[in-house]
Amino acid sequence: TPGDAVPAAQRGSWTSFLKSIASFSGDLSSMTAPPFILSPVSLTEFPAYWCERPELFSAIADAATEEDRALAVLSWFISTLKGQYTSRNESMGSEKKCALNPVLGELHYGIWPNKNGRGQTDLIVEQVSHHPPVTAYCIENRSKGLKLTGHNGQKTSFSGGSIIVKQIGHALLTVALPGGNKEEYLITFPRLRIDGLWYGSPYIELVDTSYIVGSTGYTSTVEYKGKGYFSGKSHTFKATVASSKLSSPYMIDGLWHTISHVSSGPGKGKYKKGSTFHDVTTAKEEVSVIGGETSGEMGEFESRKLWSEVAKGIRSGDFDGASKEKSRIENDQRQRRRDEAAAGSKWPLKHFQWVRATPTVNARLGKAINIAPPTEEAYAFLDNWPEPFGKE
Ligand code: HCR
Repeated sequence: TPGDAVPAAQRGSWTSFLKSIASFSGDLSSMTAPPFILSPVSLTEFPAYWCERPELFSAIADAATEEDRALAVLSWFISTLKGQYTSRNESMGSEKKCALNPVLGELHYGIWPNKNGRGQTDLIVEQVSHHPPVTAYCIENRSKGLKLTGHNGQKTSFSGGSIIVKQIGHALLTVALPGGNKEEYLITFPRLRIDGLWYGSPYIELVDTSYIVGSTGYTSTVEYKGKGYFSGKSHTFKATVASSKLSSPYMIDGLWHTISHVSSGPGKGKYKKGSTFHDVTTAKEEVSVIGGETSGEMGEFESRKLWSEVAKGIRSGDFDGASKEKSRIENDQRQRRRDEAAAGSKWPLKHFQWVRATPTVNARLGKAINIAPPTEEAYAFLDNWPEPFGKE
């Protein structure tokens, strides 16, 4: 029945929330939702999902050929989807609305330590726009020569009872090879459909297509389908890895939140027909959050410090306290913007620089299959890792 998962006292406000989404397009972050659906985690923490299986990330650098690297990049990418799109269902019972709207300049730092020769991987995130919300990040494994930079925004609309989320932005993975050569992989993001709203227990289905375009001439195309399509199951995907250098493309299919297999292709060994392509039924490894200041303590703009009282309120059910503290942060932000306007200055980003468009990516990679509009902006990482990030 409608509203089944909604606490009785919040059904009315859930219905009005749904009505307001239905008549609204754009940025959902400013809309008030009932407490049961709020999550105490800021969107600046989400880029960590890219590396919750650090050994799959480092395996990209360990692959010996262009062909194996293209397959390793795809396998790592598919393995991140479970965390990105189903982890709130696992940890909080359903998809949630992030109650903490990241402020301009909000920061998040983390690390996955070196283990079993995989090298250390570092994470740096900065909120580069508040309205509309845009988050930029860099994930780097220096010892393996791997660097992922990207930015994410969302455009939401409502259709057929579901929220449709178009992801704005892209990520670029660079692989520095031992001989001095560099490969690039342009990664685009899938479209999301948020179903289950009617029942008050939202979950994400991925839809449409996303791409990974390699500078080596290998292109991966991933097609996503939900219940009732390819296999009748939720979270189904089919991927191909194609190149003029291959006698035939690789085809992979399965469920992105569990397991997939190579269904055809020219490969022998690791990627031969029938072999497991990705398997995320094993444990993931969350990032260790660290303070980015020299002292090792968190600065006032680091997400977990900035939002600590609001998050505490949401976790303990003190929604009045949470909302007062949230208003205090928002008012402080408004005052900062007013002061900047008066002084004719702009908030200086700490780690990223806005780039009007990404000519290298668009001209050499995206344009080939017309996936990245030439006007798409990017955020270049300034390479200024703060202490205490090691220089490993
Ligand atoms: C759509 C979403 C905010 C954006 C989140 C993104 C797209 C952010 C980038 C990450 O790499 C991947 C990612 C995963 C999330 O699933 C996605 C969020 C899911 C819900 C949230 C909406 C703005 C909130 C909708 C409100 C409903 C649940 C009531």
